[in-house]
Amino acid sequence: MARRILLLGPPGAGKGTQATLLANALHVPHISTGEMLRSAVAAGTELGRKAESIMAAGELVSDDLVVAIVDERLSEEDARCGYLLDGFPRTIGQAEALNDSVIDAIGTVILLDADTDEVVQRLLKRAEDEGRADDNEETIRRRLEVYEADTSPLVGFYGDAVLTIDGMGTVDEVLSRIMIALAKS
Ligand code: B4P
Repeated sequence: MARRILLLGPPGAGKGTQATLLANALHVPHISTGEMLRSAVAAGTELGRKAESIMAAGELVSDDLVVAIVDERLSEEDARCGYLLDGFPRTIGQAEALNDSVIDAIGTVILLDADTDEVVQRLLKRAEDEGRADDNEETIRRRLEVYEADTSPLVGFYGDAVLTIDGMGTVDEVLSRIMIALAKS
């Protein structure tokens, strides 16, 4: 059975960090809409030009644009035997569009949970290290609000498929909690 996993959680909870490690461990492609959008911005494509100011403000890029890039990516050969979705779907509309285009699109949802103060500190540290345009304090607060309003309803949408994982502690501690939960699921 193909492993089709979604990593869900507020900005800074460790989605991208854990997705990279998990995709390696599980031998499935890591599909991050955040990374795809940042690459489009860096390459100056039409998608990138549309997404740049939206991302810098901490808002969500429109469902239509994001659904289109994910549909294209999921039609590639390497996604046939499973995938790890990181940061998509992020709205109920995106989740419904995914269900319309892929049968049994998501088998397991890993919800990474972390304290607001901790995620803000992690993202401010990344701002120092990497200089990402959306890692300033004002935008981080906005991203957290957007998560609560638009993305957290996905926990109810996916219901019993959701495994909640404590995202506090070291990267290795969180990874081992996820691996144990997946092995039991
Ligand atoms: P994303 O790239 O998905 O960014 P993110 O939610 O901020 O989390 P990320 O996964 O990068 O960070 P992580 O917690 O791993 O999205 C960026 C923007 O793109 C969105 O705001 C939106 O505008 C747009 N977008 C993306 N997908 C979209 C969609 N589907 N629809 C519409 N718009 C979309 O890591 C954060 C930091 O914490 C890192 O520096 C990491 O090293 C550190 N860290 C991680 N785990 C740690 C730990 N255990 N201890 C200490 N530090 C840790």
